[in-house]
Amino acid sequence: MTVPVAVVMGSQSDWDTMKEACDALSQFAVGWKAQVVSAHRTPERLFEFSRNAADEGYRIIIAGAGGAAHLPGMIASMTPLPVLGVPVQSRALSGLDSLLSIVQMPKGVAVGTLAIGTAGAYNAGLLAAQMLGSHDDALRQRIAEWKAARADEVLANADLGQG
Ligand code: RP5
Repeated sequence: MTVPVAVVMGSQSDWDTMKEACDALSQFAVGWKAQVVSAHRTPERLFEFSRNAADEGYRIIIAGAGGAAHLPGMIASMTPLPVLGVPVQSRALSGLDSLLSIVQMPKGVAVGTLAIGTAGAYNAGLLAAQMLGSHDDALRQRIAEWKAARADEVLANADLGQG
């Protein structure tokens, strides 16, 4: 079955983080497929995935990796699809290494970089849904209603007391 969003990551150990992106997509009934594609350990799989992603029907790629996080940028070099990069929080440097590896792309090869860790992964899914919603009225409406509900929650608890 063709789904619009590919969620790829450098290791099985990234799944705890990257499943947040999938949760966000599912929340808005946007289809996804998740798989491990390692830039360093499975380079041939990386090339095959990146070169075929558009023909397979994907519209957006979310790529998460940690440490020397070359996956999003390498994918972006080989596909015309938009790539959203998620810096996974690394053990050694808490994800700063991942962030800098992903965000500092050379001019002409674009990766939309999100925040480090689970917030970034969730927001990557949310942003992908919003991008698809820009030309899908029903999806855009679901997102608008969700945002309004989030605002209502904050407003319902906005008064914290008075001395
Ligand atoms: C990267 O190295 C992966 O994206 C992962 O975040 C990190 C560590 O991988 P494992 O050693 O846990 O497989 O390629």
